[in-house]
Amino acid sequence: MKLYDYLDSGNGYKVRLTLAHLGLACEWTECDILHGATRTPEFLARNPNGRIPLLELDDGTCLAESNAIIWYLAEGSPLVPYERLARAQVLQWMFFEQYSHEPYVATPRYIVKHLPVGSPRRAELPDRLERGRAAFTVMERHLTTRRFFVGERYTIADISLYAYSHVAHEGGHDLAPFPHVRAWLDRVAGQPGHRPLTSRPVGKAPPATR
Ligand SMILES: N[C@@H](CCC(=O)N[C@@H](CS)C(=O)NCC(=O)O)C(=O)O
Repeated sequence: MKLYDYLDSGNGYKVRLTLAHLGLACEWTECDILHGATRTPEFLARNPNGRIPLLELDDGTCLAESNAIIWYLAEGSPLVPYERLARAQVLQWMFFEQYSHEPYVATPRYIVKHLPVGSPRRAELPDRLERGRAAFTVMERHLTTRRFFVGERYTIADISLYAYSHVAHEGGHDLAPFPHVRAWLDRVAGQPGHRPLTSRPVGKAPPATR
């Protein structure tokens, strides 16, 4: 099992954190996404969408999309609920993460951290930050009466939303108005086996299953 990744990526971090919680290791390849490493013919043959994270199984099968990868890895573990409605609620929050959160929390961070100060993309920041605040408002309301997103226990829905929420300030977000979100971030960071964003997976991979 091999992970194509970029260490500063929150989407990659979702996979690295899930691997750490599961005690799984895998080969790890850093791709220089800032200089087109995911747009080469070789990479596009593995993921036509040209993005990390990308998990390559031992038989060569490739799986893209961070939330699909962490579902695949964590299925059968306590990180994915067994009960039908709870499983659908995990998906609910993972789709929310991709559609209503990531473009407005991760993208401002990318623009601020990785593009030149004079980049025309800076003009996107006010609108993206406003939409990001809307996402944090939804999360705040949900977490006002809950410890975790689904079923009162830590699941991959929390991993998915944590990845970019905990570094939202790097893109210009201020989480001061969201105390329940901040308390949840602390709860996630306090989970056994938690790892910071920039820790690489280590060790030899177990035999891959499909
Ligand atoms: N929806 C995808 C987004 C993946 C994504 O945006 N990856 C970025 C890094 S975080 C990337 O590979 N960018 C390189 C490029 O677009 O060329 C996921 O959740 O995995």
